[in-house]
Amino acid sequence: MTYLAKPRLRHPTLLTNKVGYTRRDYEGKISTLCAGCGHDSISAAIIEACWELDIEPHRVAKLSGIGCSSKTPDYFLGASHGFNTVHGRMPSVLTGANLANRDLLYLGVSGDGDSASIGLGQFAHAMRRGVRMAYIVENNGVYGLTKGQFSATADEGSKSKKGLVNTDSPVDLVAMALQLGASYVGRGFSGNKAQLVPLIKGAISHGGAAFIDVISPCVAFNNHPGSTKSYDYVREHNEAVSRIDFIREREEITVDMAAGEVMDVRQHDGTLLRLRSLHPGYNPGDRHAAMAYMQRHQEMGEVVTGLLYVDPLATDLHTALNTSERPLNTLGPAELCPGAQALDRLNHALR
Ligand SMILES: Cc1ncc(C[n+]2csc(CCOP(=O)(O)OP(=O)(O)O)c2C)c(N)n1
Ligand code: SF4
Ligand SMILES: [Mg+2]
Repeated sequence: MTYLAKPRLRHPTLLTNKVGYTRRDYEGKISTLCAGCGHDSISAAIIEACWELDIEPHRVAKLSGIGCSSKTPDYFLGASHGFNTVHGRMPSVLTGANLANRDLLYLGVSGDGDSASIGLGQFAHAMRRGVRMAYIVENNGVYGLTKGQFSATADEGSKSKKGLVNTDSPVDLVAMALQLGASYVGRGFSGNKAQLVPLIKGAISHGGAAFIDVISPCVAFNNHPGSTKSYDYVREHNEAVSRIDFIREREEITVDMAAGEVMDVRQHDGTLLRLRSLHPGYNPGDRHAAMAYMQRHQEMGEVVTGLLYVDPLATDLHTALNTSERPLNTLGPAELCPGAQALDRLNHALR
C-alpha cells in the first residue's frame, strides 16, 4: 500500500505567520515525483511564498492540466481549492472559475507540454485577456510523464537522452507572454529558490495576468549533456537581469545601496517589488525593450532570468468586462435576473 499522507503532528515551536499558520499548513501530500525533479523545488517555493504572504490556504484555487508538473498541486496547499483539468485546458477552466469568483487567488500550474504544445491556444488567450492569476510553467523541455519526448519548448539542436537531435524551432513562452500583453512576466530556475520565491510572491500579488516560466530539469529524461534544460546547462548559462525582493507596504523599508541600482515598483495592492539591477540600465517597465533584451541574450546562448517585465498598475478581465464585484454564488435571484422589462428591451434591440 502506498502511504501518501504526511503525519499531522505539529511541533509546538514551529513558527507561525500573521494568520496563524505554520509552513506545514501549506504543504500537501508526499510527492511521488522522481527524486531530484525540479518540479518539487518549485512546489517548495510556492509553499514558502504563500506562507510568507500570510495567505489563508482556503483563499487559493490551484488549477493544472496533465503532466508531472500538473500533478504537483497535490503536493502543496493541501487545504486549498484544486482542479486537475484535461491536458492543456487549465487556462480556460481557470478563466471560468475566476469570472465566477474574483475573491480567490488563482494559481495556474502547468508544464511546457501542457502549455506550449497541446495548450498553446489556451495559454495565448488567457494572457491576452488579462485573467488575474499567477501562471507558472514548470519547463523541462520534455513530456516527462509520457517518458521524455521533446516538447515545443525544446531548443533546436538539443539532444534527447537517446541522442535524437531536435530539429524544430522552440516556442518561447516568455516572449509570447510579453507579446500577448501579460502584465507581469518573469523567468526563474527551480534550482534558485532565492530568486524564485520573490518572483512567485510578486506574481500572486499582481493585479493582472502574471506569467513565470521556470526552467525545471527532468532528471529522468532531460538532465544530460546536450540538453539545454539540465541543471548544469542552466547554471552555466544563467544571466540574471535583476535580483528581486518582495516587500510589504507596512514593513520597514531598508535599501542596500551597495548592491547596484535599486528600483522600487509599487503594485496595485501596495506591495513593493524591489529590483536590484545586475545589468546596468535594465528597466522592467519597458515591454519592447524586454523582448529585444531577451532575444539578444538568447542568441548568445544565455538563459535570462529574473523579473523581465511588470506593469504595476495592470488591471484584469473583470475590469474590462465590468463584472459583478461579488462572487456569483453570493448573488440572489433579484440580482441574477434582469427582469422582464430589461429582457424585452434587449430582444427589441436585436430585432
Ligand atoms: C488530450 C491528451 N493528449 C495527450 C495526453 C498524454 N500526455 C499526458 S502528459 C503529456 C505531456 C506532459 O508534458 P508536460 O506538460 O511538459 O509535463 P511534464 O510531465 O514534463 O512535467 C502528454 C502528451 C493526454 N493525457 N491527454
Ligand atoms: S519524469 Fe521527469 S518531470 Fe516527471 S517526475 Fe521524473 S524527473 Fe520529474
Ligand atoms: Mg515538460
